[in-house]
Amino acid sequence: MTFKISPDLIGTENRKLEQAQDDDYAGLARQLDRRGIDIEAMTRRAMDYAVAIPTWGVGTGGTRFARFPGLGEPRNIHDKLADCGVIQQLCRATPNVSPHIPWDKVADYNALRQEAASYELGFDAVNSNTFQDQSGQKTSYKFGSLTHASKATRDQAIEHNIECIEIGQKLGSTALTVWIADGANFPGQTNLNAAFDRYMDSLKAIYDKLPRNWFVFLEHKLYEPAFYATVISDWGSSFMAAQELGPKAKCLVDLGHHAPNTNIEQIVARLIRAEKLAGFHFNDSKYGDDDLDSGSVDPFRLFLIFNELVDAELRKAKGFAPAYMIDQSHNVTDPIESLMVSAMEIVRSYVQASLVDRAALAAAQDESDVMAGHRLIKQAFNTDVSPILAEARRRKGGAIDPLSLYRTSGYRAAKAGERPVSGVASAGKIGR
Ligand code: AFD
Ligand code: MN
Ligand code: MN
Repeated sequence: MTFKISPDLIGTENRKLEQAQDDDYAGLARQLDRRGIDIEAMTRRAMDYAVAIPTWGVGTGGTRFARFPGLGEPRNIHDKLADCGVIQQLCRATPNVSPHIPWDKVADYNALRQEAASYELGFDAVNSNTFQDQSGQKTSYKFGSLTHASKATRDQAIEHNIECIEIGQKLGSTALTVWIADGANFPGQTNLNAAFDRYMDSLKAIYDKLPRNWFVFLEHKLYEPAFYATVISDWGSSFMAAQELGPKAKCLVDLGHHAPNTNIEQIVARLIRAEKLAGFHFNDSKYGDDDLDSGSVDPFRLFLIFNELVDAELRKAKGFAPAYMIDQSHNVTDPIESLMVSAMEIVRSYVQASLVDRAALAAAQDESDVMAGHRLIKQAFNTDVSPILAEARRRKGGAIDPLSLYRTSGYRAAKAGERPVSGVASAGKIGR
């Protein structure tokens, strides 16, 4: 019998916090009412918002230097589903998981789908992996995959992506996310345009295999592991590829995959306008692809991105249906704690952005009243919407205070007993 957090514990712990929660909620309701905002409408928005968890996120990540495994970390996709189930149980904002193939390969995908459903989880976009060699693989990805100079290697990478689509169909997914590590570390290593042309040929072969209701998400990344030139380095390359491929191809924005200080919200606005925004990999960063927890370093940037998203949602922008996912590497925290806090920070940004008085903002912009416009944005960002987030969780059967409840539950200690260290733990991003 594996350890599970009992719904009774959620009830008991919530009861201890109920009075303070009611009090804070009523106070915020009065404040928002003065601003002409109905708190109930905001709570409903918080309840409806969802962000997917990547299966690799519940493993401990690492840096290029070391990985320090955590206690009781997941050994396989079954353990990972259990951990993702806890995040959903307590936070109620993460009903889907995004699998990574081949890390999450199993013999029976229908059974895996059932297993996920037993945790009230479904499957989001499938991630292919051609940035590592797998055992038994015919040719190596050392010098590239979908853009490799050798056709045999490109074909092998194409086949892998097609297999991912097939697996995804069994799991109930409707999207394939393609991130490639392909690029060059030296000037002269590759022909920059020939590599892009090969990417297009490979992607066309994959695109042709997409089922009717499927999308392919193209994930750009500025650098790493290719440090001189990445083939799909930026949203311009990604957009060019998506345009050429057709309506089922869209551009995925991983927040960490840009140069520091890049105006990501503007990229998001442009992609919305072009009906090419696939969705997000949320994380935070200071210097590069740091994969830090969402909202931990620059919550204002996250808010500004959501400001564009809510604007598009409310004006019913054509083709706007972004897929939201977290993509972080947890090196020094318990991944479950990081993912719970991150999910809550993402919903926080969404609700804060929903508070912006859009009519007043448009009027300020029309009148070139700079400070008025800026103040409207800051007023929304500075509003502490924590009571709304807690209320949304409570009404959905989650925890008023997920982090404290998780610690009280003893889940990690129980898993440390159940999941003995084998030395081959299936970990997070770098470790596996
Ligand atoms: C790598 C990439 C990218 C991708 C992830 C999973 O930087 O963020 O989404 O692997 O394939 O970390
Ligand atoms: Mn990513
Ligand atoms: Mn990344």
